Amino acid sequence: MRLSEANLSSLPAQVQGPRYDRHQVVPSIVHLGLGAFHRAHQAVYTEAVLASGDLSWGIVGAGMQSSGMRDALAPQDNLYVLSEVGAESQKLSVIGAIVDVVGGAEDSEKIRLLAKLSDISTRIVSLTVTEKGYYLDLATGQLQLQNPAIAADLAHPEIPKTILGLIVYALKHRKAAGIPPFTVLSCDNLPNNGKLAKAAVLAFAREVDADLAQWIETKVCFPCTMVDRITPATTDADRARLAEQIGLEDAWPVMTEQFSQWVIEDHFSMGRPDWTLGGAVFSDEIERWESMKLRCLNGAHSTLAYLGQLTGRETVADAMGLPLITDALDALWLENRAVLHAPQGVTPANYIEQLKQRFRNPSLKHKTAQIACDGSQKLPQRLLAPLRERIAQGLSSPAIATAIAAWMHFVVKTAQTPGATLSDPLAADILAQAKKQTDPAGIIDSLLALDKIFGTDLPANTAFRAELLNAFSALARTPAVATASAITTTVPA
Ligand code: CS2
Repeated sequence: MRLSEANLSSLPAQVQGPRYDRHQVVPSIVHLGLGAFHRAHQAVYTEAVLASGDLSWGIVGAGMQSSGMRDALAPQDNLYVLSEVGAESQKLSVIGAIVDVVGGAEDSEKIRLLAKLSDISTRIVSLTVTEKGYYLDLATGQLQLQNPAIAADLAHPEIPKTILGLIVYALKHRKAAGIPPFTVLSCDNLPNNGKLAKAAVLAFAREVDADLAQWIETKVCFPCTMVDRITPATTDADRARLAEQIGLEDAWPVMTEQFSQWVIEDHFSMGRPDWTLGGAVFSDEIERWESMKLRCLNGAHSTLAYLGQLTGRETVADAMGLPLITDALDALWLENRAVLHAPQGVTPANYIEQLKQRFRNPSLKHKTAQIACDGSQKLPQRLLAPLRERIAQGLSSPAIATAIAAWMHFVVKTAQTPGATLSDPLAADILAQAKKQTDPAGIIDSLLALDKIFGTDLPANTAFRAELLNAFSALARTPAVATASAITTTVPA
């Protein structure tokens, strides 16, 4: 039997379902990029708001490319199971905060989404579209005007498909109709994510209409946020296990850890839910929170993912069992400490200790292949930003160099593995560069020449180049790296 509103009463007693009347919920948040992360994070904070009796903040979720989530959730009234797993415990609940889902594949759905965004009922548009969904060159901050998706959205305002087209054309309709603008709430792992979202939206708007761009610049709020919850892609094994546990089938449950954190800048134009009811914190220190999280959690995650892929470790917890990897992470955290601007009240040593515990969680089968995706979009803020800060302070950075060298080995190995694919928006360029040379110095120079990732300063820095060559050569000599079989090439959805 399928999970649905009609059979919520048959849930086992320990599984908490929605404690409010879902039919009374007003959909006023549109979330672009409906995936596992949003459903483990913002939707859960919003569930707490609805459970408190404030029913004015229902979520309409939208896929950006696929309609898979809509098709999975529609037959179950958009309900889903949230499984929060610790090393030895699990909490199950059913989340009802998402009241409608728009598909990402069909033109008719894009038109429906644009209408919803243009409507006065939409007060917040939140985003989890990953780094590449902003269409910015992260090394230069420029909008990728040549990108076919952006070009198509500029040519076809009636069916926008990127977040930029959707947001800008919806704001255009709102401005023309005298409707106040919604708040754009970026929840992606980017430094100053609100400012980046604003820069991308403004750059697109300037191509459409200078007055509109001006209006957006002065009227639209783009608060920055720091989001944190490790949420692996759902597997069929998770689906089967949960169906057994709750006695109902859920086509797309969410697996996540028990830890969750959300720090938000309190800057909203049409009101906001009281997400503190779910544990969120409103703060002016987002930049500090975000940079600490990106460098310590995500930087370590990427390092672990590439080293894990090179040594045949399938999950993060498995990788945490290899001293080669834990030593690399300890060294990375030590280097980060010198350029860590921790927010008030946070002790870096405790923060890092907690990260180790989270990474070791054996119940969370977080695949290194999943984290290894999109390296070109992740390296700049996770590893290259602290590297540049250390260079400016005259410090050497062998641990960060090891992390970058691990990515380089990973892409070279992908290029050499028959049938392997690199999941990265710059895959074609990266693989072409990776194949050009065969000796270590040649390989690192060829990959460093990817200026969209490394800019022009890092390849020109001879001290850093020497450090990187050292790290690359050391990894090539490491038995666990040299002998491991091919990398995992299947990337979970
Ligand atoms: C991970 C993140 O896939 C990745 O790149 O580093 O998704 C990470 O799990 C989250 O940022 C945790 O909050």
